[in-house]
Amino acid sequence: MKVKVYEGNSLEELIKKAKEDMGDVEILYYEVEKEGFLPFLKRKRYKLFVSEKLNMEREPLKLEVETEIKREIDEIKELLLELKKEPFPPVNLQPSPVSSVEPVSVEVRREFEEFGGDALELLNLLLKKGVEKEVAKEFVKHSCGLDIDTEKLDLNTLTFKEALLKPINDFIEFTGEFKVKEGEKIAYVFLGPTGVGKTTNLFKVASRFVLEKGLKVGVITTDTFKVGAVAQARSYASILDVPFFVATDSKKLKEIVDSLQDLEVILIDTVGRSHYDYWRLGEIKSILTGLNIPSKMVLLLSCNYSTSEAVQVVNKYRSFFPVNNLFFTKIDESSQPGILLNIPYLTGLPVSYISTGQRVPEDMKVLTPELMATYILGE
Ligand SMILES: Nc1nc2c(ncn2[C@@H]2O[C@H](COP(=O)(O)OP(=O)(O)OP(=O)(O)O)[C@@H](O)[C@H]2O)c(=O)[nH]1
Ligand SMILES: [Mg+2]
Repeated sequence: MKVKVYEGNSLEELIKKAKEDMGDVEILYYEVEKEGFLPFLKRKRYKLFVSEKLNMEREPLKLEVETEIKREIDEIKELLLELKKEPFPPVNLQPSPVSSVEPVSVEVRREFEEFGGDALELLNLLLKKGVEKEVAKEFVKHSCGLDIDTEKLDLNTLTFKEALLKPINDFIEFTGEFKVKEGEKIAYVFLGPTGVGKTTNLFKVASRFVLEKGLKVGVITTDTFKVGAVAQARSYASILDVPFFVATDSKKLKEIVDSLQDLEVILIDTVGRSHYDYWRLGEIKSILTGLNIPSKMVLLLSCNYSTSEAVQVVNKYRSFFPVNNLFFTKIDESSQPGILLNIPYLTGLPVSYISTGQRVPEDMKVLTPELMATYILGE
């Protein structure tokens, strides 16, 4: 009896080949081996042993082989049906980040060619929100790693918010709520251009100190220039029931401060001045020389300003006063919150509060990294 062995991936093919070679064959035996790593993609390889002569005792084995072939065909059919339903098996089951409003333009892709994927999407979103190009680039880069497949910088973190929070935390300083050390007297001086919100926001802060912390607060205004300014401030002070004074020069300011021995916080309002008005800025500086207690200079900036305008304001005010921190106002009137990242990053100044509307005292929040990210992403 002549026995031959055939090897291949399909039993059907092997039997066909054996019959072509040997005529009427008898299947003696077959072996199956599985190849490949993924269970889904494993393939079977067969070894078929056949003889020339028909042997009746072997008939059940032939039947067995045919049944196996049929089963194999059914399995393949099922697999094909599954593949039709889901042509691409899911690769990444992680939640995808918030997507930007508009598609990434060719210009942005070209400008930020070292970035790809979600990093590029986030950059696009930041630019739309008024974040300066170089600021956006540094912030996004800080949360990126190199994707070895695309050889581009892409986000390591899952969401845009996480990707933004990392550089905000690392690049920007937050003062938190204004602090008053026990047993120490401190003055906060509110500075800034005309109409930015110095007087209204000073009283929002005063109200927090009085109503939430129970501190002894006094308010001094040096603004005797604007018609109605003193009356406006006096009426806020009387609502809050805090002592209120007007200082016209440095000598007067010193006298008032000296007389307020039992107060813990003194809030000083100043007249709004254009940052181009050097003469008037000098006047404010001269009055403040009468301030003989520890003080912090708070510069208020409207979120309506362009970044370049705001940087000029900061630089000019800093050339006159040792500005300690930034207080943003009118975020409710702005569609470009990018200024919140741009200015602290470009000037290195810490940030304190943000004013969100006209109501005193409600419309003010302590700026935190979380709040900043929320404003930028527009959530
Ligand atoms: N929408 C909005 N308006 C604000 C905000 N903060 C202040 N304002 C309004 O801006 C206007 C000017 O506010 P003031 O507090 O008088 O500004 P100022 O800086 O003291 O002004 P000058 O003393 O003239 O320089 C007022 O009508 C305030 O109610 C804010 O966050 N949002
Ligand atoms: Mg004012």
